Amino acid sequence: MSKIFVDACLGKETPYTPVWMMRQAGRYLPEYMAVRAKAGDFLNLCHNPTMAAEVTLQPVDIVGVDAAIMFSDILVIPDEMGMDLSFVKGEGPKFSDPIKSQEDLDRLLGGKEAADRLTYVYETIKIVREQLADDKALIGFTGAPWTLATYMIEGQGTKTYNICKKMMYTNPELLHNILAKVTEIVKYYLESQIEAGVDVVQIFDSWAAAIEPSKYDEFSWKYMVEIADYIKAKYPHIPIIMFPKGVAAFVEQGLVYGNFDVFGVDWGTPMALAKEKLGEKYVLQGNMEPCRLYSKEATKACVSSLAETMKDGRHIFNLGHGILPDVPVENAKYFVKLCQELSRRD
Ligand code: 1CP
Repeated sequence: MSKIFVDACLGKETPYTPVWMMRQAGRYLPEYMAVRAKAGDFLNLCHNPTMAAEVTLQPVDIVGVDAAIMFSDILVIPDEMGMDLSFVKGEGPKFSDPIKSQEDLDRLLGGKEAADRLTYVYETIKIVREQLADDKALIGFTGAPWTLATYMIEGQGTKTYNICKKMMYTNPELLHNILAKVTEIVKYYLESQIEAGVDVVQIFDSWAAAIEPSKYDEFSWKYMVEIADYIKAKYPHIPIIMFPKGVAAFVEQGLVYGNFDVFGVDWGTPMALAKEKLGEKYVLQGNMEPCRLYSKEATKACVSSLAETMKDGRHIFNLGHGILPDVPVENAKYFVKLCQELSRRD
């Protein structure tokens, strides 16, 4: 059965513009919190395919999105490379032994060996695919090599990125070696996700904007292009969504090379500008400011304006970054319904 979400990602005509929400499987849903409480530690939830599948499916049933995104986290890759990940309550992710040298990097697993350890992700996908309606898509994902490297070098989330940027300017060879090693794993990881049953893959470059524009291609974009080339050569029918958050200033330069189908536009970039610069090459995804979900009026104004801007363009509705945990579920449902209604063409 054809999936409207996949068709839209590939730029085909669809009866309406499909919608999903970044971080849609998460803490704003009481049903998620119930499973999360049962799992205890956040990583236990990622490691348990039955529970991970259950929370993957919740937003489809509860808020009516057109695609599910597999429940996991971008940081399971460095964890399986051997980096000892933990989630500290109230503080976020932590790696006990961040990479400081080539020797540190050489100690970590790479390639297929590392990707093959992520069996619980592939198992989750198989369970979801059995339970998900045929007309709904399942999105797999990965962190971009650059975004993953920021955690692997800093050991945690950061506001300044000073440790990884120090490496960028004083020891670029080591940073490139880290990025190349992660890129190799990501290729196999996405391939295994596709073999397990995902219909679409998304690459999250959440910390793209930490890199100055003249260095972005060298330290991030070109690695994602390499990943996309690898996947497209094997699976030309699988759409690839690229989400490089906060690169509004780079759009002028035209990030127009690479085998991606969809460009995720963050909420700081005017959709009309993105359409002008990137709309010819890519289907555009996005880009409501997630905090608009606190107000139905603010949501409606934005969805109407996006539907108008994109009425003759190729588009997927989404938020311009992740949904926040205190958003009322009712407002999330309202957003989804409104997107589907206001973009109807039949
Ligand atoms: O206890 C909890 O519930 C912890 C919160 C949480 C959740 C729900 C974390 C910790 N990860 C996730 C799941 C998750 N992470 C998903 C699946 C859910 C969905 O999208 O529906 C996805 C796609 C991610 C991806 C992810 N993890 C990104 C990229 C997307 C983005 O928001 O920019 C990033 C940067 C992470 C790292 C991460 N994991 C968790 C936290 C709190 C963070 C961010 C830390 C930081 O700000 O540096």
